[in-house]
Amino acid sequence: MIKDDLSKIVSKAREKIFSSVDSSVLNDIRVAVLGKKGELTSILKGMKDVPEDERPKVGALVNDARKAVEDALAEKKKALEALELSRRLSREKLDITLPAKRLRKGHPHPNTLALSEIRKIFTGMGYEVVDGPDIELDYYNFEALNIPEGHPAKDEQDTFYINKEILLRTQTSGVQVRQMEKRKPPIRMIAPGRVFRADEVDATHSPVFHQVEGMVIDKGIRFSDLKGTLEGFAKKLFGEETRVKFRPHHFPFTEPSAEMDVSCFKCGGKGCRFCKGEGWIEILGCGMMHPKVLSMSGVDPDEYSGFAFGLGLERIALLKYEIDDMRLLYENDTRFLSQF
Ligand code: 2NL
Repeated sequence: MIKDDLSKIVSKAREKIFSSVDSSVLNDIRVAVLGKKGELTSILKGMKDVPEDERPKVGALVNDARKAVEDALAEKKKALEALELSRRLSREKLDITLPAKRLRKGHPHPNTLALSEIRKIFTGMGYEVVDGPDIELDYYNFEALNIPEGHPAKDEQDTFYINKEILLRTQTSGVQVRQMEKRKPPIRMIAPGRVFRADEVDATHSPVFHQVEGMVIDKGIRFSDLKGTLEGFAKKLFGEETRVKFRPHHFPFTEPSAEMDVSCFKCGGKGCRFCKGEGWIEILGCGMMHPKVLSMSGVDPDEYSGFAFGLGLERIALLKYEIDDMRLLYENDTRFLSQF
């Protein structure tokens, strides 16, 4: 009987389907039962032996059987997929509640901050920023600046000499000297750079530090130009309420020479711990270009005059950001640096 054959095929197929453990077996079963040469197909082929009036009924039975097998395949496929998914989920564990790794941002060094303020102030007045070599000839570091042999500034105790003529620059003045040699005034420039002195390390000294020197040369430059320029600079750097004071001083390369103090930006000049009760803080040295310095570098002192100044960058950074020990600027401790 076809009907018994069909139900045997269906129940055998269902048994195989539901006992299978992976989806490739399901496909083999599909081919074996429903495929071109499958068990159900061969029954359909036997329809020619069924009496004509019974064919619709038998056809319907075959269709039911096909549907029963297809349903079983679909059901098992779904179950296997669910199983596979849950296996994968437990295999590929990923804890998305873990906090993300914090990105640590870099911070500008206090020297960099101070220098960029200083640069901005001077470039805003039309000054150029020029640099030069750290390793310098004795001539550019000392001789061209009217610092003669035997001058205390040239003391081998204070200067790192590489040999008799070559040294690590103790100031950036060589940069200005080369500009005077190279071009005709007017010159307005600053020369920031690393300088070297044989100093012991302490809270206010380092053998390697940075200087910013400035120089203006033109016709008719007077001491009042120096005062106005440096007063304007101090007000921009430390605040408009800042007052300045010039004290006579001596440098071999400028005449007259002075040191400039600013009123303490902590107490306004009354005197406090920060200015050590003085009310004033020294920030730079300056003066009118010495005629000998001009003429040695090919600038005629009868035609041109000028002023120059020099300041220690670290000193400005320590003051401005209220840092009490210069060593902090060189240790690169990120707990310190990340505050800026
Ligand atoms: C300081 C302050 C100063 C200069 C640097 C300078 C450069 C040339 C000519 C003349 Cl090429 N002067 N620079 C001027 C005055 C002061 O530095 O305390 N120096 C030891």
